[in-house]
Amino acid sequence: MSNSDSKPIYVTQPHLPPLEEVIPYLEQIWANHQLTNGGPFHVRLEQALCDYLGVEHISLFANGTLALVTALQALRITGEVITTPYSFVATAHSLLWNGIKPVFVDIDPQTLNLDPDKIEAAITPQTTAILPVHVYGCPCDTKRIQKIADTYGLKVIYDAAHAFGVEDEGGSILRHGDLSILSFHATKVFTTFEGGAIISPDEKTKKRIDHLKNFGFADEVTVVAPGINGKMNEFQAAVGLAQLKHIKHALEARKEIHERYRKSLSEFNGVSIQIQPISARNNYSYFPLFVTAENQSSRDEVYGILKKNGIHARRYFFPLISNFPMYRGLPSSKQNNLPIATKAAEQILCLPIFPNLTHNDQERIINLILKT
Ligand code: T4K
Repeated sequence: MSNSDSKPIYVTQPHLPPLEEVIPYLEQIWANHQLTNGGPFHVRLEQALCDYLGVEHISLFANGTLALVTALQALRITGEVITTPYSFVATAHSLLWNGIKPVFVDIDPQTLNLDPDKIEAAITPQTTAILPVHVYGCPCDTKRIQKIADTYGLKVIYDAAHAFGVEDEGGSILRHGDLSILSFHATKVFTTFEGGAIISPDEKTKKRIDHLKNFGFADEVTVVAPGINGKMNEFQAAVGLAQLKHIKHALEARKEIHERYRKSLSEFNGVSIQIQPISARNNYSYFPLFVTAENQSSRDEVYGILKKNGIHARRYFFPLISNFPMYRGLPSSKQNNLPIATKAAEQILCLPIFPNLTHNDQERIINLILKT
């Protein structure tokens, strides 16, 4: 099939609930006039997500970035924070927005998450926290990270933007650390168009976060903190409630597509395809393909061939965060400090994966890759 007679295929496509299922929610919003500020759908979605995810305290946010910025505020994090360069740029930006210096540490070659073996060497008297990311929904080594944090008296905030619904042997991975954040952006497994959340370990912390996301208001006349406007509105919450009914089917469809890729691409032109380990419950949010040929340009060749054929795979995460101008000058950004992350950024291509990806379209993607 030529480029001109097929629709473009993007790395993801939102899996929306049928419109007729959303309309009754909208009618209720129109009828009761509560558009935001903790309305009935907001309350219901917090409870529904607690039940679905198996956690006790969730605060909804307008987006994942505001959730990250607020999580750092809630724990009064200052000084230096150890984090990964192999993530979406919002992870490190949340530190800069809080006047915190990011200290980049290299990643583990298998999981692509912060390498626990390298964290201790980066700790200084200014270090107050660790900000790891469960990249592509693959769980971090939470046990070892917590042990290091306990030894040095550090807080741990997990950027779990990719990890909606992911579980390890003990349950939701969102239970780890001091706080975890989620993103419900249009490109995520579960979406409220824009949206996010903070998962707290207790009611007191949730309350502080709820104040912070509402300008710091504790009641009509009391402001207890320099808060921000991070609130999720009723429309977003309604979309979330409607979508949650379809999440099981969406995850099953993703799993099938993930498995088909794994099976078909296990041998690719004689070069190996390394795939992240599968956790106790995965969400199949991304399909990172490692193009590990000696020739470093081959990832970009595959990217280019797919693009020419209307298939928009993405080089998440290239460039590394540490290569963006506002981070480049940091001592921890030096390439020789981050050899594994540098290699991953050069070799990984995220293939299209979303519930409505048809069998034919996936075959076309696989065949194009196998032919390169
Ligand atoms: N931490 C981590 C680890 C993150 O990955 C993210 C966000 C955050 C924090 C921050 O959370 P939020 O503040 O975003 O809630 C996307 C997303 O914008 C971003 O949310 C996401 N991570 C990042 C990994 O990917 P782009 O620039 O690649 O998105 P974009 O607009 O190019 O979309 C990719 C493809 O998705 C498009 O080619 C087509 C499809 N798409 C996209 C949108 C927006 C649709 O079909 N419909 C849509 O509405 O960053």
